Amino acid sequence: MTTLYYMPGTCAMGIHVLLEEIGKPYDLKKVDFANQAQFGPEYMAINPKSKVPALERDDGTVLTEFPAIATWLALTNPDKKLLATDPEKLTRTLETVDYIVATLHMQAWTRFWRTVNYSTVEEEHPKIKARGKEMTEKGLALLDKQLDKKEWLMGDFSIADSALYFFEFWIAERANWPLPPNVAAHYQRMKARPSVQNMLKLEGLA
Ligand SMILES: N[C@@H](CCC(=O)N[C@@H](CS)C(=O)NCC(=O)O)C(=O)O
Repeated sequence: MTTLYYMPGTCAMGIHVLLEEIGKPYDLKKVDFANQAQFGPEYMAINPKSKVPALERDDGTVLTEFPAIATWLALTNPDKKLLATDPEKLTRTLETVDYIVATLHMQAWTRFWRTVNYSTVEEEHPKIKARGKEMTEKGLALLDKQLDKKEWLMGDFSIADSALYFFEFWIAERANWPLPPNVAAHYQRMKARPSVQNMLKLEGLA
C-alpha cells in the first residue's frame, strides 16, 4: 500500500494533506527525528537522503522530494484536479511549488530554524536567523500579492496550496510571526479543509 514516511509538523504535512485530498487508503510511518531515526539503517534503506517526506508506492519503489511526490500524486489522480493540465498553468504551478520548497523552505526557513546547518559558530547565529526572517518576509510578500483577490494560489486549489500550507504552519505556529493578510486568509481556508483537519489529527497536532 502507498506509505508516507513523515515526522509530525514537517514539510511532509503538505504531502499528507494531498493524500487526504485524494482519499485513497494509505499507510503512515513516523520517522522519529527525536531518536535520529532518519539516520538509522532502517530509514536509510528507504531514503538514503535522511529526509521526509518519502512516499513508498504500491510497487515498492520510493519517491522523494516534495515537488516530485506532489506532482506524481496529482498526475496519477487526475480526477482530483490537483494540477492543471494546460501547459502554461501547469508550469506556473510548478514554479510556485519550487519557490516555496527550494527558496522559502530550504533557504529562508532553514536559516532561521536549523541555523546550525549554516554555521556551527554560535555567535554568527543571530545574523543568519535575521537573514532567514528577511528572506521569509520577502517571500510571504510575493505570495500575498499572488493571492490578491484569489482563494487559492493558482486560482483553483492545487499542489501549490499544500506546499504553502506547511510554510504557513511554521510561520504561524512555530515562529509566531504574523502572516500578511491574503496569506493569513489562505491559511484559514486551508485549516477549514477536512484534509488538513484529518492530517492534523493523524499527526497528533490538532
Ligand atoms: N528537498 C526536500 C527537503 C525535505 C526536508 O528537508 N525535510 C526535512 C523536514 S521538513 C527533514 O527531513 N529533515 C531531516 C533532518 O533535518 O534531519 C523536499 O523538498 O522534500
